[in-house]
Amino acid sequence: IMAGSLAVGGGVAVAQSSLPTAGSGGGSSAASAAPYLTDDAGRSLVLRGFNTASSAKSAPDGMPDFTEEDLTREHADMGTNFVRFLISWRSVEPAPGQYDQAYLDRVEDRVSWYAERGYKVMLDMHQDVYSGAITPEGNNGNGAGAIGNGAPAWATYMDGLPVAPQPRWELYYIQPGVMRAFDNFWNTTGKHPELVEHYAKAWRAVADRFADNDAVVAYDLMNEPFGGSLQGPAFEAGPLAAMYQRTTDAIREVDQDSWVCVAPQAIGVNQGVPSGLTKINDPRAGDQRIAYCPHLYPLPLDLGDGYSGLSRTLTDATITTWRASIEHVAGTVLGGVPIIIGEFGLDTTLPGARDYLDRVYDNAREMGAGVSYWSSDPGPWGPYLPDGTRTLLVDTLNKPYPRAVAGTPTEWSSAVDRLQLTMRPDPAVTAPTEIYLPQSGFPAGVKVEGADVVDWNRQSRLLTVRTPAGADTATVTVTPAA
Ligand code: IDC
Repeated sequence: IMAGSLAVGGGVAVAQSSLPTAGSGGGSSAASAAPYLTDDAGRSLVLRGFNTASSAKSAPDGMPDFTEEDLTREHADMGTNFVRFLISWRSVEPAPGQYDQAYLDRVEDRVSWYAERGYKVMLDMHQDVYSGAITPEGNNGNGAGAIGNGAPAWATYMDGLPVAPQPRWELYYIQPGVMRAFDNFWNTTGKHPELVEHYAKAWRAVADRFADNDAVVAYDLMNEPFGGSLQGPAFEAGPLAAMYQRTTDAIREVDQDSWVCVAPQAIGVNQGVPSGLTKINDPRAGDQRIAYCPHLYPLPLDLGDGYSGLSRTLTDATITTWRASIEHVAGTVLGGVPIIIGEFGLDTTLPGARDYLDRVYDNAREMGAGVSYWSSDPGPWGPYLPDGTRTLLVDTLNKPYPRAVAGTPTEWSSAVDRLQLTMRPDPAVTAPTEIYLPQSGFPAGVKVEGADVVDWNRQSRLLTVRTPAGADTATVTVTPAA
């Protein structure tokens, strides 16, 4: 699934010092000390998958229009190991203080599909434009909406201010009624201190359910936070950080191990503006388990321009500034935490789409970041059209990648028929390093240099290897057997 260097093998040897340049199609990642989420065996996880799915936003039962067969197909076609699974406050807490266990049962059922296939799950408390209840239709569904979604109707206080129809969903954010709903949620109005408290306790109810579920590794506390009349650092360092801290504390009352993922304000930061988010303290005993889960949506692509010409130049500039500010927050502000790109995506029919995808996955690899692509919903943004036809996303994402590394990856590169990984082995980790190899590049046997093969399973497409004992660093190269 990793989009790696298309110049097969080229660039690998010189990769130590090579930084990405526009149009290079990647290379390999510069050595860095990026921390990773780890599995129960202590292995560093490289997470690659999808957001599943936007269709959950408006569904009365809160479930995405995504079947177990859909997951089987995704797994077979792209070898994903991760999902950012959309949940919603309106479904968790349909009435104040009442947590819908039947809803959590349905989520748990979907999680089990992923668990059976070895995936890791991040639950994403999704919202867009606060709630479906910002319009009359969504209010009938207790906040289930196609435009606004997230908060339950009972937590939506617009104080009689209007919400007029808009040509683009993002524009609803600055409608007076929506602004007021956020101002009441953050208690900027001073009238609703109870709402953030409800939110934190709703998360505690979710964490209580999934604390012992090994597949659920992370909680993304709020999709694309919006501050209403407070914007930028005044919002991020103020009520947003306070909500994150309150919610983290509530989760830790019931779950010590799952990662808590925090995101910046979406507007601006998704387009490369620096974030003013401040440190969140994890009260768990031992190392903190906070992760940073920003989104990337360069403006030219959002406006439908494609990745070519001036738009490409501007998009590249956006990626460069975005990455610097993301690495600053994760590394310095939050204290050296893992990064998961919670969302990025585009209409795959736009010019240059494949290059853009490669470019983002190259950056993610270099940053040591997990990726959940937006989204698995059928359509031109996704891997399949409604009739099941593949878009170019399938082949672009279906690349080798190291899934679970018995140590710390320091750099790696990938093309469809080659994977090279340099790592610092961790002698305390006894489980082998696990590598996904697609059918397209590895139809038969494998040739492995720099490590012993433990197992190569052509069915699951998983290769496990062990690097030589006692080495400080190891480089493993995998190519198809002649
Ligand atoms: C979009 C869906 C679209 C829906 C809209 C509003 O693709 O069908 O009408 O949400 O609910 C985000 C959001 C994510 C968006 C996505 C694409 O987190 O919910 O999905 N996007 O627009 N931020 C930037 C882009």
